[in-house]
Amino acid sequence: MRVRRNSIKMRTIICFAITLICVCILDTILSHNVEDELSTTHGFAHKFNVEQIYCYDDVQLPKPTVGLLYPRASETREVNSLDGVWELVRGNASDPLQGIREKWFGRSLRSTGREIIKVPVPASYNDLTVDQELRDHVGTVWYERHFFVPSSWNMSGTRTWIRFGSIHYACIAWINGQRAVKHSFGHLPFEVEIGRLVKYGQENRISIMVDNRLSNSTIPQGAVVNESSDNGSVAVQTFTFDFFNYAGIHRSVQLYTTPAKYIKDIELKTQVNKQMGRIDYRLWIGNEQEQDVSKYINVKLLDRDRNVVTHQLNRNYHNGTLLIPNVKPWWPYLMHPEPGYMYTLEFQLMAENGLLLDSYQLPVGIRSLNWDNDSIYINGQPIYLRGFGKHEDSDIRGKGLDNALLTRDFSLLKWVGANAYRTSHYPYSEESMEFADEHGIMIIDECASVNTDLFQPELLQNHMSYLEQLIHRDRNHASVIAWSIANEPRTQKPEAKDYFGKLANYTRSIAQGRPLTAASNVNKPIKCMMSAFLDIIGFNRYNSWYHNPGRTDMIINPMLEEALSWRQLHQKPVIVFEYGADTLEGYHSLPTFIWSEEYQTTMLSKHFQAFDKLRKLKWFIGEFVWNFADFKTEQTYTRVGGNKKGVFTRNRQPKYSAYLLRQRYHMLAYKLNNASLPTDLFNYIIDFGL
Ligand code: GCB
Repeated sequence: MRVRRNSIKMRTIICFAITLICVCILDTILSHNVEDELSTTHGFAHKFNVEQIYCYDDVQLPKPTVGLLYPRASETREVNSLDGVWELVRGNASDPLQGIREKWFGRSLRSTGREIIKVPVPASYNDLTVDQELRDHVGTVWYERHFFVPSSWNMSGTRTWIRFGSIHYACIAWINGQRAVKHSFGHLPFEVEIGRLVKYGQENRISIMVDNRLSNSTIPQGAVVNESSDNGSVAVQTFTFDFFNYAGIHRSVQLYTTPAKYIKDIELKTQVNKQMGRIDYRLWIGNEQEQDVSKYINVKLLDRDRNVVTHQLNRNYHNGTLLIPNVKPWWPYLMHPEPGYMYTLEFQLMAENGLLLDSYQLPVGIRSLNWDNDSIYINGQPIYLRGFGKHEDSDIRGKGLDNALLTRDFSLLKWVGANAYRTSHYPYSEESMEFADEHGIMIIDECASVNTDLFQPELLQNHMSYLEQLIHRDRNHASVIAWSIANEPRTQKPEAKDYFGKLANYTRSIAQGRPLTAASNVNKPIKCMMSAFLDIIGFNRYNSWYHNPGRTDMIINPMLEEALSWRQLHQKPVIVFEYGADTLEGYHSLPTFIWSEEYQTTMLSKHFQAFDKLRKLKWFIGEFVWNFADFKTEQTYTRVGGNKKGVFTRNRQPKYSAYLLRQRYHMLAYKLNNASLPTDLFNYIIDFGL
């Protein structure tokens, strides 16, 4: 009896030890150093004030991503969306890994007895309900839904995949209780083949644990701290960036098929020389080792009306070149009467007997992109960027993909005469990148490194990996003209030099023919340890707002001086990536007063004067207002319902300043590219002839 009790005790101890080890491993898997987080009292960024010496010798270069083509149906592929209404359960903030320990993935979430909330996918979960705890939740939530996989997909020779457009921040997904995939980094897609996990022609269950916690090694950085509240100690997510840390399944979830042997990945490079266009393509074939039946590829280029313009049969199906006489190049909006011209490139993988093995169509804009120490050139023409810093942000949906909102945003961008935006401060949806291609809007494509402060090797590793995944995702978009490697990192710190030297070197080696840039906000260019590694210098400056608030007479000179000193230091093209003023819609004040619509308008106009003086110097190549639209931030006394620097409201209606900006942007296009002006640019006032 005693022996039995002892062995039971022993077993209990062993079980407890195993559980403990599992929990520790899981915690590490999710890359959150809880101890580190808890020891930080004021959030990240303030932990080390002294200079840190880091050694990056052990940082491994990321493995190149291969695959992840955007799911598109074709003769050989099917796509089923899993978007719709899912079920959500909020984990305990004090015990984020409870669901893993209790294996919530192994049964339906309902059986946990916890409150089930029906939520749409895609959407951030934070603002969907009236529950403050859900809005401010720190830790994990669980999503679940049931779905069918057609039995017709259960054929030898067909592969079944699941692809997630973006889940913020980290997640693990299970299908029918079995682990399918794990991913960290919001705003980027990931996928996995799931043929072995699904039941064809029957109901399946997908469970996803989503963790929104940010730490010293996440992109962007943050820290979870424990704070005492009236209800005891609570976990609070701290960070220094200026937008709400929305979380959830932010973009579409799709099931799709490919044939067993299939086109796994495609890389394009395009050029235009006078009337001749050129596309160099490279293909990766999935399952290539399988008995080699594929013998050639058919490549067709279709114009906008779906006419075949060029056709090629290529026996070397790994790479090739297409020449396109009388090409219609891709041009930015207002730089040409037909901007954003997109062809469709169709690849058909063929067996020797003429059987079609796989087919995939990719939209392609054909253009040259070059840069030198003075400018960026598209099809040989220097460009001048008129644009915005934006956010993926809207009421209720948060950062959830919303094609209606995208349609409205692009309509406004064109109305106002913009030709560019920066994806501040993270990669935007793949759908938005297609909108940008189609509308001829140039993109400065930014990775999610915002306000980086602690430059440890682990962060560098993640930062490189983030950029690798971003560049892989967006390299085939004509609209992408530069990669932004960071926004406002603390580059005055000496350790930033080595960090950004290594990061820029690596990124340049995979940059796919685009220059590197970043947005700096050091108060003196000489103090920036990052900019020397960039091809395009970008800076953020809030004269008359954070600097000398209320003083619209202190804009022109400081702006000129700062731009000139960046130029003198680096001899590279210079862009102003942010300038602006918070503006409460409907608040008017004459004479102008900060926060009024008049103030924002005057502030813009003063900047225009500085920019025009700079434009004469040729190396000044762009002006980006902060921000396109008002957006949600954390709660702080400097933000009234969020950041209000939008030229448009959060609901996408113009503030007073939008009309002035519209006149400038269209007049710039008229002056620089001979674009025609909208007939309603100026209101009728008087006929002086009378
Ligand atoms: C900045 C940041 C941006 C903020 C903005 C502001 O420099 O890059 O994320 O939202 O200032 O309005 O404070």
